[in-house]
Amino acid sequence: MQPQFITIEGGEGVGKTTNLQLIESLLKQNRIDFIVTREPGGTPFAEEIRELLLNKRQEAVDPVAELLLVFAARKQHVEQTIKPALASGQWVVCDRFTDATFAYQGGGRELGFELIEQINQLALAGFKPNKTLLLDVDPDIGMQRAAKRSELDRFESEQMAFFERVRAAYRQRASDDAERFMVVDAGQDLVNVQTDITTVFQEYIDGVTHD
Ligand code: T5A
Repeated sequence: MQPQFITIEGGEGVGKTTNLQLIESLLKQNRIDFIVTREPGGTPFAEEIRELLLNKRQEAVDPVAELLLVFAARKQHVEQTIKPALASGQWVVCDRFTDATFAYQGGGRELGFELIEQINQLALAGFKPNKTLLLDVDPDIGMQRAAKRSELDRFESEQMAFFERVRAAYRQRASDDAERFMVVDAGQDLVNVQTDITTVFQEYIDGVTHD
């Protein structure tokens, strides 16, 4: 069985952290050895870049400068953490990955998909997840949840139009690569969201482990 690289994606407050715990328990029940990691971050160097990206600041951050920092962190993360884990036979579950860049920098910052794809090829040469769980929710609901939880970071302080573009870009990615994406309506009650995730995720695990 080929170790799988799985990512979890979605806009602000969709419940990635909450539902990661469910995915961890499903993997354990299926006796799968795995690590959990996140982006931006996942190594000490990349976590420092995360701080740079998320901290609120007076100076306006140029969108391309932001994009390059995201990929600098990702390259380090892929080479130091993700590929070694997969090579040792472990599955990797990652909270956000390149689809977040298409959504936030491509959609939110309006840099477009083409530039992201060029840098993606340069940095990662086509390396991508085997499966991606997209938690989809109306940004109004997501931001209400995020605001209740903690102080807003640099991205969460954007205007609602930004989050609408992020959502549209995620949905576009999912329809362009329907084989890879599992899309769950995260606007439902948590119990229903988790029932849906359990169904699609267990089906996926069964498909991979019984090949
Ligand atoms: N970024 C990242 C880029 O711009 N480009 C990139 O390439 C990458 C990789 C950090 C930021 O970086 C940007 C995007 C981000 O803005 P992050 O830390 O993953 O990324 O960002 P967040 O979206 O802020 O992640 P969080 O962990 O903070 O939010 P979650 O995990 O989506 O939400 P969670 O689970 O904490 O839930 C939020 C609240 O809602 C409740 C929870 O209990 C919690 O209180 N909740 C629900 N309530 C009702 N019904 C449900 N179904 C609920 N599900 C959760």
